[in-house]
Amino acid sequence: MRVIRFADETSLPVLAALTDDNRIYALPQRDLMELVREAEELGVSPLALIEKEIAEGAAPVGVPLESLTLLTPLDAPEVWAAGVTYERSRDARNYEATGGKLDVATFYDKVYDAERPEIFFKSTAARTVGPGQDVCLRSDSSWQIPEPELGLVIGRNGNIVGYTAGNDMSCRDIEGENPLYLPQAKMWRRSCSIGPAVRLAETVADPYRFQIACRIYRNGELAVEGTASTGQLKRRFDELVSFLRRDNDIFDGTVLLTGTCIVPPNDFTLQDGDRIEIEISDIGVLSNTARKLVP
Ligand code: DO4
Ligand code: MG
Repeated sequence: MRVIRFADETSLPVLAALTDDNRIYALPQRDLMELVREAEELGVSPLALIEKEIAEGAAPVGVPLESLTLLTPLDAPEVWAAGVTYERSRDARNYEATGGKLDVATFYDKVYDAERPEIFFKSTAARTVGPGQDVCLRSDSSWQIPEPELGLVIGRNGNIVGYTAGNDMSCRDIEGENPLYLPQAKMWRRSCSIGPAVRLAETVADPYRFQIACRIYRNGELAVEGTASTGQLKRRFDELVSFLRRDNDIFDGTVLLTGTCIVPPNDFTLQDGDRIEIEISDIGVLSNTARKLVP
């Protein structure tokens, strides 16, 4: 079972359940975290509450998923991100930090093996876009890529409520110049996207078996393609959440992106008009077009 949000004919958000056989039902709650809180109060799981609402007559949405204007599946108040959680990311960070000298040991090697993971602040609700919306390219970077990542949707008590897809847009030149520039390499207007759905955690047998694919289309032609699996992750999801929450209060519906394992070739940079597709098995396809920001 997945949860989505779409805009109705008056542009108001509607929360909806998307069943495994692709039926869509409008739900009475305004957002996913309200549904999770209500389920908690009733002492049932979110899935059980949704199934009860469907059985009791939740309105079927009579149009296919493709014809809905999807929104972010939730208004995540904060998006955090873990970094260097896959070997592929460590190697790519080393490449940009050393200018390709792969025999030089760096702090990226250190953090990959350290007990404490890298976790950084990535985005706020106002900077985060949903499916079909534009992500932005910084005007002062000439080496930009999408980072396709599994996102954990976390409740205020640290429980993983569900999984979504996320794009941690990144500037390799800015981070490579100086790691202290990380916030500028990661955070600007519309530099993060999430969606298209949240897969309820209780419906996932093994979260280390998600298949992730990224495709970048230029002028309608496939320019870059890569695949990975969460089975390649160096860390455990609970471990990342526990470091995020260490001496830190998190808001209900916080999203934690879990790092990238797909990096385009080193000579690739995103251009205005490129369409980025991030597909995660059992979640869906998050598609956004990159647009250059004009300063
Ligand atoms: O150290 C920089 C961040 C790396 C990152 O975002 C990732 O591994 O996904
Ligand atoms: Mg990342």
